[in-house]
Amino acid sequence: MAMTGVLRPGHAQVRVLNLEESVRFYRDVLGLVETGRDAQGRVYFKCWDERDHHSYVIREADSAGLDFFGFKVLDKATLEQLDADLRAYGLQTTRIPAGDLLETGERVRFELPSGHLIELYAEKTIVGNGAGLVNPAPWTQAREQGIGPVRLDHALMYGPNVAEVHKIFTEVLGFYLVERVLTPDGQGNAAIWLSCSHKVHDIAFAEYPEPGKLHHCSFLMESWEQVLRAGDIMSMNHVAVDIGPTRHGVTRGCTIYAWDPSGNRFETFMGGYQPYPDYEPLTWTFDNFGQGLDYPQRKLHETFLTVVT
Ligand code: M3P
Ligand code: FE
Repeated sequence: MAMTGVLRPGHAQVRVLNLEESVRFYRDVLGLVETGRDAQGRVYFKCWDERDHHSYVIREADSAGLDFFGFKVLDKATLEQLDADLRAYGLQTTRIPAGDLLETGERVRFELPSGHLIELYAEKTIVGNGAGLVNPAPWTQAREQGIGPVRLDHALMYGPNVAEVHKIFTEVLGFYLVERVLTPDGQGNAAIWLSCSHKVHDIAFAEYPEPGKLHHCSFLMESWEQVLRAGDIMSMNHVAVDIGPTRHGVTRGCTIYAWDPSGNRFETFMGGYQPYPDYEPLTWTFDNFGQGLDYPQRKLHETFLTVVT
């Protein structure tokens, strides 16, 4: 097997202002599948084609934003090794016992210098996508609910110390840099896109003075037509749309950014290319940031830089 270490984004826990309104939004409009509720009142969702118990968890709070973002690692030995590697690097880690998140094993949590809580875990109950493992149908009825993305794909986070975050992901967690936007003076990175896989990004960071901010969680659609259909469904349901449908120059992803009822931005996205770890990163100069964000319009939308939760 070529892929070891950190496998993929596994879950995001996001704060919402009104739980039941948000459940209606994520279930009926975005079209996620509700898979559980816990004693703390958290509601668990998965995308229809995901096999693990959940990928998106919401909890009611006074402010919107991201509690933590988790990555699934290959196995328990990998989890132990990465915990030791993080500590050897100088980061503090804490263990969250199995079962704290429903159907999820022990998690290793640490705080990035950007103020974000990242978790690693090796075990989450596999519930399947409903099509079975023998002679499976290509999709299930669950795809037909709302926008119906196939998986939680990546997230973009805003916070300080992106250069240090870059080092942790590449030197400890085995990610590689796929693309970056330079600072205006060309000496540093204003934003970085990192992959632990063959995907064009599994996580991205942009330099921002306030720590721990969420720019967006992104959900993968199967086709450009499905992204356009997502836009139709957003409009039918009066969802606040930020940017798109359009294409990012960075990653070449085809996208819509929109906001959930609490103001958390999310993305419905498809496409991009498939990098390998030996690819040289692509670089965007700051004066081309607009093309990086919105290639057809060449526009650095103000909200991209300023609206986060
Ligand atoms: C993405 C994404 C900019 C943004 C690119 C965004 C500024 O690639 O997936 O959200 O280039
Ligand atoms: Fe994105």
